Amino acid sequence: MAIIKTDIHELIDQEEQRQLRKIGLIPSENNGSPEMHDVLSSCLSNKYSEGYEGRRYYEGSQVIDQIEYQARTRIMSLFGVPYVNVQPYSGSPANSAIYFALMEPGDTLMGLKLAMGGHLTHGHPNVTFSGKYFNAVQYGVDDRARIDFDEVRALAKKHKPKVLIAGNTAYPFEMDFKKFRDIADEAGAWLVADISHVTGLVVGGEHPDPVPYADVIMSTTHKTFRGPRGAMIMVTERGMERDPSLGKKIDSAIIPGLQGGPHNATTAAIAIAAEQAARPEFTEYAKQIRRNADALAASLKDRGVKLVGDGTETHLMVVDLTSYSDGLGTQVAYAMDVAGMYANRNTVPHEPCSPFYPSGIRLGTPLVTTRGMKEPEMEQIGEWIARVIDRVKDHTMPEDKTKRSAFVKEFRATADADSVLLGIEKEVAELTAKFPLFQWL
Ligand code: DSN
Repeated sequence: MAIIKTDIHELIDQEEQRQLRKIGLIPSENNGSPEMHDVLSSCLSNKYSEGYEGRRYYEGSQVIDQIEYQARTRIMSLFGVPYVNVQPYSGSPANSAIYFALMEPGDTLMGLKLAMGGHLTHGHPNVTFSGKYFNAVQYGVDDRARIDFDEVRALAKKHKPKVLIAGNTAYPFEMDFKKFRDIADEAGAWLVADISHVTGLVVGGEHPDPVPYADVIMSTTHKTFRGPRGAMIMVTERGMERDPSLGKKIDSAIIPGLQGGPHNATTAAIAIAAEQAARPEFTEYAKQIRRNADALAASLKDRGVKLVGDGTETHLMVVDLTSYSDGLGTQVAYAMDVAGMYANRNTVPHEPCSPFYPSGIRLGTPLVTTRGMKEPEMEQIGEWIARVIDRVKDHTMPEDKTKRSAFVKEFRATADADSVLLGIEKEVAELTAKFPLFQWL
């Protein structure tokens, strides 16, 4: 049957062209394999299957049972854990389910501050369920932008959290899960590792493994893991020893607690991604992500661009623009997009401006590595970013908050017509034309 092209198809074509032409530097984005995308658009999306293998509320789930079994067993074998739930719709529902399985409303949880690299669901106060329904205590980073374990220990001793979260979204350094474990033990807390950003690096041996230390591990599946948009919750041997019913509690927190029918196409795509992640080529992919991150960081630093904590030990880095002016992240992120490279503006530790007009840019290498780019391309991308910063660094964000929105509008119009930025965009397009959206290294 011929597919009738609609406006939506046209828009999808436009988005594909955008992704092909531009350089994606958002550290949480990646491009999945064609095999995985086939599965995502399969008939599996047609089926309802609330429940779990062998105990569904809907008939006709025999095949779905086998698919979910495959996804779970592949993940359990890849990570060496006795339990996994692959049904969470994404990271925030997965973290919610973990909290509802481990805590009662009003209990205390501890996580890294959002402004210092944590996630909204790690206890950000007032605006998230994690800060509204639980008593959230937040730790930060020290002068070197590393997690301040003295502070973590002191806060844990004082507040005795039920859950201690070791996780982040904009933290460029390795997580010391052993130190978190020691502090969790001293406080009697569950240790939950949110490894969403670094899962692919963990699998590839490029980041410390949380499995020996954490009780529960959460990961989204679409970042460095390079699977579909979704999430998984693992319980380790250690977690199961402490509470043999922990897996059941998490299952119940997902359904009936929070969700309805699992997204079966996503489940199948997780199974595909797990098989791919077990290949030697994936280990090489993880190594190249790290090499690329180091090369991009070096290229930026060689050109006088400052990085939070002066570098990276993972797939991501945060450019600190405060030496030019506070709140420059909005202008740089927009100008980078005009110049053919998309990233996201981000707070820097001790942000002097505001979360909406922050002073940093977050960059990551998972997606460019998936496209097959290596160190020479990273050197070039660093040079382009430095040129963009140089071009817009004098467009200072007004201190008067009421003038910021109009300033940004005017800045955007200027950037859209800027010959230097448009010149870089042409150079970028010449490079990206040589790289498909996905290739094995
Ligand atoms: N929004 C994700 C990220 O960009 O890191 C986290 O949820």
